[in-house]
Amino acid sequence: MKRQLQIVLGILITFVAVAIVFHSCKPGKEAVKSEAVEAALATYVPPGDLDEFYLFYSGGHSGNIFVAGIPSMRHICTIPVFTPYPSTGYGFDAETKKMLGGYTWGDAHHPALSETNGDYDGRWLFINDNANNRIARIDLKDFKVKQILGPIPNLSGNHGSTFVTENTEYVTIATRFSVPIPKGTYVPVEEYAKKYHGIVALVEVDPKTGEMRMDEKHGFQVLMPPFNFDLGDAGKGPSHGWVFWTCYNSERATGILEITASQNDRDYIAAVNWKKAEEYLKQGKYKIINGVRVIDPKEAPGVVYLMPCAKSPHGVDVSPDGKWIVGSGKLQSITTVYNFEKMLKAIENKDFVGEEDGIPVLRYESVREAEVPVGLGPLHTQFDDKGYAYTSLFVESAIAKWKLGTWEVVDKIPIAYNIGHLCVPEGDTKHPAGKYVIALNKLSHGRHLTVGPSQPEASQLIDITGEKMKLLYDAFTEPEPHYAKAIRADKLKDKVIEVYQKGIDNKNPNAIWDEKDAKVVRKGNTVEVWMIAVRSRFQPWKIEVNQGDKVIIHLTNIEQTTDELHGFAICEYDINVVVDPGETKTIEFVANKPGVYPFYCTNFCSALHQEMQGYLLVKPKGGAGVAQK
Ligand code: RUQ
Ligand code: CUA
Repeated sequence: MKRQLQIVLGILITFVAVAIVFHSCKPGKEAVKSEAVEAALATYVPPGDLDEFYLFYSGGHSGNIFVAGIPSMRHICTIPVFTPYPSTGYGFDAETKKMLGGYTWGDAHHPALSETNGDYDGRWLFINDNANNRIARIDLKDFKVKQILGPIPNLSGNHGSTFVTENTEYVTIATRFSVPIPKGTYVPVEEYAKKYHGIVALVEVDPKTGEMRMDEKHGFQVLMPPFNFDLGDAGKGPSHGWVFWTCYNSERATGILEITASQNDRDYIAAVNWKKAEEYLKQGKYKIINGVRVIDPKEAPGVVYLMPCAKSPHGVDVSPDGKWIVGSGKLQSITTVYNFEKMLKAIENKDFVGEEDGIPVLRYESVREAEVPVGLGPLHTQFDDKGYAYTSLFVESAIAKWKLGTWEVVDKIPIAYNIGHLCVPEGDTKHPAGKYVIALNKLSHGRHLTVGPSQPEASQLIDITGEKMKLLYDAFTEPEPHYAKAIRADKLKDKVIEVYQKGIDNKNPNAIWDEKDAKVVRKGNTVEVWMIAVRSRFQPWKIEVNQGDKVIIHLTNIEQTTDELHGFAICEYDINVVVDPGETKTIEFVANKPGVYPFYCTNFCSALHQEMQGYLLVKPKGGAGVAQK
């Protein structure tokens, strides 16, 4: 406390000094300086203090999620999801290797925090892999991936994902690139318009365990025309039970899409009534395709409607009260607000202007509430706690602030470089926290020291508590930031664990907790090892095998002190795992290289960390002391 006071005093003295120095300058400069001082104070988290929010932002094709604190914007953790990550040994042990399914990367786009009654409940974080059609679930108890579902049947380019329904009944998935269905079928691309299909779908989430399921009994898919589905959002409050996805390429074109798919003046937002879909599922009105339930809208009226939307729409976002659906046509200067109630009325009145493969198209004029002149290239919208919406403008490099209900644009702030997504803490829930908006920029020229042709990425932290938005900070973010979600830190305070408690968090049948249980057991050509790691030794420290043996090591870190990690690396065997306190991991490999291979702890764990080592001794085939050629 005393130290903090000293620091705050120190800063104040500096500011007074700065103020005196600048007193003689032009008033303009002084104003600029005091704004900078204000901004510095607003983002300054004194040593020992903690940030107010966790920010989870996706790392695109790095396959990772990065965690930062708001308002400091300090990067505090990397969660490897679709990509092996040596720092935590992710993708090297048997379990995570199996989860990755042989893929070495993924394209992580849209993180989603689990919700209860439309608010973040701090249980899980989901994220999609646009490239390999998967979704992952991270447990916020320990910030680790617990499940990767997929590649999901029939889906191709899972971009419109992951968005959760009000009580995390489902997470969304959707096809960005239409393909012939069942996936795996061959049809010449010339027959695209008739024989290729899009899929929008909901993966079921077990309410207790978070387990995601899509099979013959769980979740479902909806067969769609060959449009490109882009982004989605789930309804809430009055619109609970519906999910919305934007799509482009209503032209059903192939080739150079920037031309061929920009012919129509309007594309669509697909509105899917999942409660209705559930009724059809109960009646057995679906087909099993590739092991999953697929509903054909032609045979299931009332499940899908299309709402015309400004050309090439991108983001679709539902307001906190669930009444408004905001769809942004990225080639226009307006964003369209749809009225959910009007949508229901238009459906009731069969106010249709046509159909697409049996899916009714609603009359635009009947469902739209307003066209908000936000500016050029609107992409995504977030909401605050005061009834305002914030729309990112890619072309204009700005954020527009506008009022829900009156639809007037009340403020605009320029962004350093083309903005993509934006994030208001809890800004897609029923109760946004407001306070900040983070602009996730697509390009960032000149905001950091240059490091060559590829410029460091920058995200900008903006204060939204006042009438006017105020830029506070240029933060470095790992490439390539797509969507981000931020949650009040106190929501996770009692949820995050400090160690894996023996028998409570660690129920691994291969865990051992005492040195006397450490052992090496041979069964035929398999050598199985139960090993412990504790400051600062491995037990057993010696593993003797024959060349060609399969080696299985169950390694338990028996420490019960937070942050006491141990690593386990075998030289030249490409083995590297990390065990957190109380964690057990299994390592499997074939001892195909003869000789003596040291293993050692990779995480600095004590003054005697360097002493934490042992040997893998591989007897050459033939039994002699030298390898046979
Ligand atoms: S979208 S490019 Cu999230 Cu704006 Cu993928
Ligand atoms: Cu254990 Cu270093």
